[in-house]
Amino acid sequence: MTTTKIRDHRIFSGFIDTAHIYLKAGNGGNGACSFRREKFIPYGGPDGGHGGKGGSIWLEASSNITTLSEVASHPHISATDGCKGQSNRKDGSNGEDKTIYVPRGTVVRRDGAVMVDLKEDGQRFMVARGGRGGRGNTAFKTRFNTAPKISENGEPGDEFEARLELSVLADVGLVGMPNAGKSTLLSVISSARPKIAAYPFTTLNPNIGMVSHKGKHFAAADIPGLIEGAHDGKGLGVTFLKHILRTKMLIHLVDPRGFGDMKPEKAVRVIENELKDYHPLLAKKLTVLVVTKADLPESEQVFETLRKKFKKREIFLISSVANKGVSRLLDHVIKLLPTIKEEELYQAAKEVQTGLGPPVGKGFKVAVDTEGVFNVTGARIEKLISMTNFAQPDSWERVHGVFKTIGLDKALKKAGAVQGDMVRIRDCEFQWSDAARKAGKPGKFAYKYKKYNEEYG
Ligand SMILES: Nc1nc2c(ncn2[C@@H]2O[C@H](COP(=O)(O)OP(=O)(O)OP(=O)(O)O)[C@@H](O)[C@H]2O)c(=O)[nH]1
Ligand SMILES: [Mg+2]
Repeated sequence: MTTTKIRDHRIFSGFIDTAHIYLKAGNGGNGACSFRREKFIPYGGPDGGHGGKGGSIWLEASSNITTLSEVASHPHISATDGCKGQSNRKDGSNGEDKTIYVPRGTVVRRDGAVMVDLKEDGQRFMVARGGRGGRGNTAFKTRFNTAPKISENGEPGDEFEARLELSVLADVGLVGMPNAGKSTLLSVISSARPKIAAYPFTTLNPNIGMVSHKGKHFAAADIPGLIEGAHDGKGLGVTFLKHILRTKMLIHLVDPRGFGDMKPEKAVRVIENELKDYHPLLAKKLTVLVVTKADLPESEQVFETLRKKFKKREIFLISSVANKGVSRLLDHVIKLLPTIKEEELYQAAKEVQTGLGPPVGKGFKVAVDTEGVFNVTGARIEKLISMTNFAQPDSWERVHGVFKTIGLDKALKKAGAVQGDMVRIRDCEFQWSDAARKAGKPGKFAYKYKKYNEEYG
């Protein structure tokens, strides 16, 4: 028997509300560089097709799923690459997109920033974008270069680690000490069948039930019982308090017999403090107090005492077992719900809203490391390098041209680069030289680079 897994009761019981996933969208296919060669057709021209697009990864919210356990057990998710282009203008086929289904209420984070909050059933979000297909040499034909020996490699697909956090979406949260009768109430008002028993901590995971009352519908969530210190991690409660953060209102259930030695009024105060200490939002949430087990003789007295002590709260007396007062409580809930505005808890950070990852900067940065290598970073320039087929002389020319246009040459010189210094962009290393410039040649390119690997590798 393993001990490590059993320590986390959430894994044990099959309910998982956080998951780390590793995403790799498909790379674009490489473009082809070829020329039409047919008998009686001289100078057939370039006919290299484009590469296909890499498959993207989508997340889709589904109300049929209630836990992240499926995703958590298969965390490596990839989509297929695009196929490469071929001669005769044949474009490569696209990679296939992949869809991963997650429960409603799943918040997706990348490097801590919220990418999206998937709230609606069927809501889709492209979490990792497949790479663009590289262009074949047909795309590079110009009036001046009718036989381009250049094609692009496919763009790499997004690759990163994301964190999924499930925060259950329900309109009403049932809270209270263990054994207060939360699960029993949920089983009476909805078709959910949570475990009920005469001992504390019966409920180990949140249960959600759809309640229909007088033509109105709402979702109610029952979470494990809270005890003193829950906000600090005592009992089971703290793990699940986040699941009631998004509810519109709370029903706080009180056992007329209290909890252990604790009197009902003390129990109410303890729970109210726990909610407040966990998140100020919970203290602000509209809360209805409900004394349960009205069929027990002491319940009436407790109800009267609490009514006097907690004047600001609406208070009800119910018996789920004898079905007493439940309908009146539901009348009150359906009257209140439409008046409560939903709080926007997870604002997607603007730069990652598109699902394309952190902002794609136009610029670049030059930094010299301890070995004296000039490291150049920048989304655009890195993309250019990864899409360049260095086996083609024309590609070299294009890269030289871009380096000059964007001012990389000047920046390197300013950073102190001298003849023979190493310049690194992604996994490519170049040897820097300004020989052409010094010689006063007004040639096409002021600076020359040689790919390090080719010369010395
Ligand atoms: N007499 C009486 N007993 C009730 C009533 N409602 C619940 N109970 C009993 O109280 C005990 C606890 O009920 P649960 O619904 O499991 O309580 P809970 O609040 O969900 O408990 P935890 O999941 O441990 O936090 C069970 O034995 C129920 O049968 C009621 O209206 N009247
Ligand atoms: Mg319960």
